[in-house]
Amino acid sequence: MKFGLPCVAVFCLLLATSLGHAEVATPADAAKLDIPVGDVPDGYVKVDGFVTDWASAQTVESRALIRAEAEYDWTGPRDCSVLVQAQADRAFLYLAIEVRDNVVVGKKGRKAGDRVELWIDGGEPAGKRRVRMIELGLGEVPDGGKPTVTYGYPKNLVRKEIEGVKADGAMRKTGYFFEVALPLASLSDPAPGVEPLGVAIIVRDWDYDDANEDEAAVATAPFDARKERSPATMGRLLLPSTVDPLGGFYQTVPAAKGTRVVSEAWVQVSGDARRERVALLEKWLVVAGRGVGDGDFYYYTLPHGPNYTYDSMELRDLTGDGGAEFILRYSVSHPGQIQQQFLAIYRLFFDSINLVFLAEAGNTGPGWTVTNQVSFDPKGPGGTTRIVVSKPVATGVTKKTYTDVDADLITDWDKVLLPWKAPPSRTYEWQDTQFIKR
Ligand SMILES: [Ca+2]
Ligand SMILES: [Ca+2]
Ligand SMILES: [Ca+2]
Repeated sequence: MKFGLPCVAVFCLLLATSLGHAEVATPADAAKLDIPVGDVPDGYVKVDGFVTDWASAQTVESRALIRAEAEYDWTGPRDCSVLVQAQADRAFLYLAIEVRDNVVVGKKGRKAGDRVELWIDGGEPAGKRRVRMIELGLGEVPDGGKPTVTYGYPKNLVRKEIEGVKADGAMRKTGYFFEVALPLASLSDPAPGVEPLGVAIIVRDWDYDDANEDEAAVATAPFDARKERSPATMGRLLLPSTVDPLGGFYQTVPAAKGTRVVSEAWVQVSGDARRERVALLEKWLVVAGRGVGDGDFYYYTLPHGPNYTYDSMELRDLTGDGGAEFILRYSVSHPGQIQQQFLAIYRLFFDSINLVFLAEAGNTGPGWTVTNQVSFDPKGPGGTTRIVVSKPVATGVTKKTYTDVDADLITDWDKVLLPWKAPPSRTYEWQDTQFIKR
């Protein structure tokens, strides 16, 4: 709020000038706040402007001025600040936004009026237009009606309807209140999966109390909505599905809880452009994502035993279809300090995992080693990658001193591993469903 009398304002301006210019707030003045999203049953939140369904939701508050001069255009949190709550079911993100505002006004000439901007970053899978904005306007709320909910950015969405959106609001002594249900699909394209989304909520404030009034704004993140629009400056929208993507798996396989996570990654497995969470645990390979498997995840129990150790996971597209294959290295220990090293390649699908390649990559014992270099040549036919296994090299061991630890196994790796048995080098090419020796 500003001073009503112009002469007082002029006096203040002179005073400010003589004392040095007042600080103009910028987006960088806000802290980066995450917005926790409560998990509620489908349809639990009623969009009616009442807060009975918000009692258990956490509240995020921002009093951080990011625009206007604090001295002239913003007198404190009662002039403009915001309290945000969020909940979600399987179809909607619900927001309860309480704006503290001393003078609630609509659009007037060049003054855009009081409003709230919800900025969302859909992440890498959403591509070039990953950042979008949904604007919540006062609409008819001052007259007991509903607020407006429209896309404000990017341009290609501005006139598009938000299908299925529900909104209500209420005036408060201290400002105004919005309750909104946004279909999850309206937040990003592709719709949110298990990957966290970025979020910045900006409340813009006009009070019409001075001819020279500037727009004031507070925000939940140091996000510059008018220039860089950098996702890196947003907080995270902590949807239930994004907080603990492996939660469903741990519930189904309690024995996995607390075991070592060897490696985790975001992967585009198949289906839509949303990425899945892939994790290599002690003896499990888990793929989690919206709509994946039965219950948003599936898992595969890897070959294992007390003498198995899974060492690493690497993801790369070997089959040229844009989906990543899962390259896994593990070792198997045997009596006499002998250890075999294996390389296994799995292909991931939307509901299953297939083993498409397996090779023994090395063998070590006390004072000796046998190694096969496995390398990847991206110049295979049709955009596929060839697997090249080099001629084995033995150090400190010969045909006579070698101990065969897996002679009883069905797969006799020795034929390809041992220099005195193996061919000089082998190349495998992708054919339909597996890698075949060329
Ligand atoms: Ca309600
Ligand atoms: Ca105000
Ligand atoms: Ca206002």
